[in-house]
Amino acid sequence: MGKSLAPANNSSNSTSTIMSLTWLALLVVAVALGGAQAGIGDVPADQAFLTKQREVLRLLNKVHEPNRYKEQVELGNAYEPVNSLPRYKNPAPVKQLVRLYRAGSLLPRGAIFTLFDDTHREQMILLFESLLYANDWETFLRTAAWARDRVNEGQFVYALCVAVLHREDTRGVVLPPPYEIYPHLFVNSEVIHAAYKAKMRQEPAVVHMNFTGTIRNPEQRVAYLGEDLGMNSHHAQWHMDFPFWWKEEEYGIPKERKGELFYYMHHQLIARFDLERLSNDLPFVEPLYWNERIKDGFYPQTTYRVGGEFPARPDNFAFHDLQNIKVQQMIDYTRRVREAISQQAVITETGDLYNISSPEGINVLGELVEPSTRSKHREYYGALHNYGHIMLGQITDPKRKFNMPPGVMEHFETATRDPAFFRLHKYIDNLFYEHKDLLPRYTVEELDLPGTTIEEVQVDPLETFFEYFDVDLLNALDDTEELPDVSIHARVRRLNHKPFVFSVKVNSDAERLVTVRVFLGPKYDWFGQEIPINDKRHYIVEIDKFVAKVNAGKTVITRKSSESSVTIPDRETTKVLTQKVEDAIAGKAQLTVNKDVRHCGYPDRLLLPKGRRDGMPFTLFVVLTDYEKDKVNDLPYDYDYGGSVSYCGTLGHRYPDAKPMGFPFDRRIDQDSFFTKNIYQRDVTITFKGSV
Ligand code: CUO
Repeated sequence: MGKSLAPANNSSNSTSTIMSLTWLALLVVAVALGGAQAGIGDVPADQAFLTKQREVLRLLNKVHEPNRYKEQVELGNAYEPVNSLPRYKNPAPVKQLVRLYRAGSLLPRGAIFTLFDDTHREQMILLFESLLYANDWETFLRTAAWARDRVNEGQFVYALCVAVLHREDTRGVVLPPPYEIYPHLFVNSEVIHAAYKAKMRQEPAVVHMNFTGTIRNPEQRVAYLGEDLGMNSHHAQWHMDFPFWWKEEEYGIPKERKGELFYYMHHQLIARFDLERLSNDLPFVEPLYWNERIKDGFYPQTTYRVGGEFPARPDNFAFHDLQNIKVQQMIDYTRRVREAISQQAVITETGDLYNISSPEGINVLGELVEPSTRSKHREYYGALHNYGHIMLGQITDPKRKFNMPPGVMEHFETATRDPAFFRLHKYIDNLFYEHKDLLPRYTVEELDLPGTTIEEVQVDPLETFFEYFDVDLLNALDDTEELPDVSIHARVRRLNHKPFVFSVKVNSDAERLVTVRVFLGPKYDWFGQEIPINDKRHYIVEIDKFVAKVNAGKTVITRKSSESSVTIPDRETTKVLTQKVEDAIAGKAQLTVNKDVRHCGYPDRLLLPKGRRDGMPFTLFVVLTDYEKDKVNDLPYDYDYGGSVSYCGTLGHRYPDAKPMGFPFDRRIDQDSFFTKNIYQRDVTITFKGSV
């Protein structure tokens, strides 16, 4: 899954393909776990690693049913966590977990788990901490095998995945795509019903899935993005990499600039959605507000495995007080946050003022608004964003009179299906921009890279299209061990683009390493008027960032769309992953593992917005900055951190770019002095080539 952050002008790819074809006939094939070709950081997987990979895949198999792997069941049955407390770095969580289990107080298996429910989440954290604090792999596996059949499957999957992502001894283990672990959260009810029918008849089937709503609902035009499996997976994985409940000091695993990344990743999600709206003749998203009605309703047409349909919301629905969260509270929290922004200081729990006027202030604000456990004052500033998810999720049953299940907004896997998600996040984003707009504009000295000029940027024709993709529904259906598995897939329509290459012609007075930042923005608004740069910057999407070496004189930097540091390729299916691991264990093939493997990343397919059939103009920006000033560590400049660093940061390293995220479009722009010679803009056209 690794993609190089750097050297772009590398022409060795085609050579290595020919080489490997030759070797194919002679050698055991070496394949990379995770789907992509082997890259930087890939090492051969040894048997110990392969065993871990296999056990994790087994633990995540058909999680709604009792574990089918006898060895794991026996391991779990024979294990008594409380008799093994010295095997945990901190035994308190596992002790408490077992106590709740024995008292019958844990969320039962089969019940719906949501991270936004305090009790659900606290129990999940107990399991996560039990897994994180296990001193060695053996203890980890026993704890997981024990929990597999005793803890709610939603809590189990989430805790196990976050633990695997963060334990040192499981680094590099690839998790199955979330839409295969629990497909219910990704496909609609119609598909599930049709799949059951096929399963009962024991007939293989491919079920077509339609997007939510009808053509009479304009929002339906962009449902293909909000409901995209890869985009929803990216969002869910991001929240596993950067959980709001993360206790940095306690876990000893820092999450540097997490508040800023919360702002930036979500800003990118909205800006990208806005470009998609524009491509479909829809205006930019409007922020919602607590005392205003939500114009557009939403009917999710999605069903829980047990527990019924996701609740729907009619048009023009108002926010209601919930039992524990009142509309007025949300208004008060907003006012306090805006006060902090306007005075550029937040009030801390001790009553002190904490300055946020430095470039790091955005991080403090992000922590405050999400909020994370590092909020400077949780009581005073509340939980604006998280409560927003809950307010929307429970809007149709605010008093819990009908015991409706949680709404789509109460799961990160389903949230973007509801157009109100983007409205909530636009409202949050506007707060961040209120703050950013108070910071001084970047000076020419900060923008310029003296001696370095971009002379030209060339790019292949940018073309998009729709294609079909089949999702494996094996895990969606209740069955028994006696009933053989039949192949049942959901066929979804999804956006893709033709791979493209761009090249940047640079003239430099000396050899130097430069960070190349590539952005795409709209040219015209919904009314067809050209957008001034100071407005445009809100809708600009980062599409790549990498480091390249330029020589004294002229250099042409070329880069493929597939190398983008924003995206990841299609995730490997569980089936293929399992086969690869079994083949490697049997010695039939060799596997490589990337210790930096990432699951978070915007789908490569969605790098470009759809554009229009007759070609839609956009603006492409390329910005060069001095890598010596941007770098944060001494790793090689072409180290790839497993790819997808721009929106997803890294696991286990500092965010590998010292500049504020979104630089230089994150602050107000002085149009007359902004375009220094290292900042280049040009028009590009995106043409939609058709549908399936
Ligand atoms: Cu990602 Cu609101 O934080 O969905």
